Amino acid sequence: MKGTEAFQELLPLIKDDEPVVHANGFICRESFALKDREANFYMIGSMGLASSIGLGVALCKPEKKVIIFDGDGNVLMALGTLAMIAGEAPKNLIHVVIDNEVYESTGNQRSLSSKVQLENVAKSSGYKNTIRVEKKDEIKLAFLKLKELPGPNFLLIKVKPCFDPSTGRVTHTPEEITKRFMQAIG
Ligand SMILES: Cc1ncc(C[n+]2csc(CCOP(=O)(O)OP(=O)(O)O)c2C)c(N)n1
Ligand SMILES: [Mg+2]
Repeated sequence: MKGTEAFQELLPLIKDDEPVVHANGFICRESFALKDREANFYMIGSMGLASSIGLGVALCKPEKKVIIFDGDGNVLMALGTLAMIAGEAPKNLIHVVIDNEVYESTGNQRSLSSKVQLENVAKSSGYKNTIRVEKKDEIKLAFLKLKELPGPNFLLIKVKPCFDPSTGRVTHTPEEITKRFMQAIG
């Protein structure tokens, strides 16, 4: 499955007012190109920190399901945040990782996620439920299940590295992203 296809499956399952914090690079660009949303927070740089920001939002907004769209390279850069999330244990947090086993945004350098199963790291850190999917048609059921069950929950989606380099960049400024995100999530 392509990364784009994973997003096509996931995006219709997210309600308008549910905050989604995106890792930098293609994760942001792909989601923005398919469906820009007021409640999307896009990291412009700051690799590794979408999970920290997602945790903060989840703790501040316990009544909302908070979703993180992360990349394998981003997760590996901030591995300690998995422990932080597990330790704080927000029930409303769903951490989705688009795992293409490379740093695709910067030229497909290999990451360690081909050897290290990130969903197992999440599980042993203390995430409540973790699911790994490799087929497109498994995504919907897995994501909806993780939305129902008390978290923090982790969904790892294995994809092929084939984002389209012509996909545009996020056109909002960081200030605009922050302002409308805060308004959208109240
Ligand atoms: C601190 C820091 N180091 C490096 C970069 C450059 N960089 C931007 S995106 C990216 C790759 C992210 O990899 P991954 O999370 O696996 O996402 P993918 O690109 O594969 O979708 C890198 C290395 C950065 N923005 N910040
Ligand atoms: Mg990657």
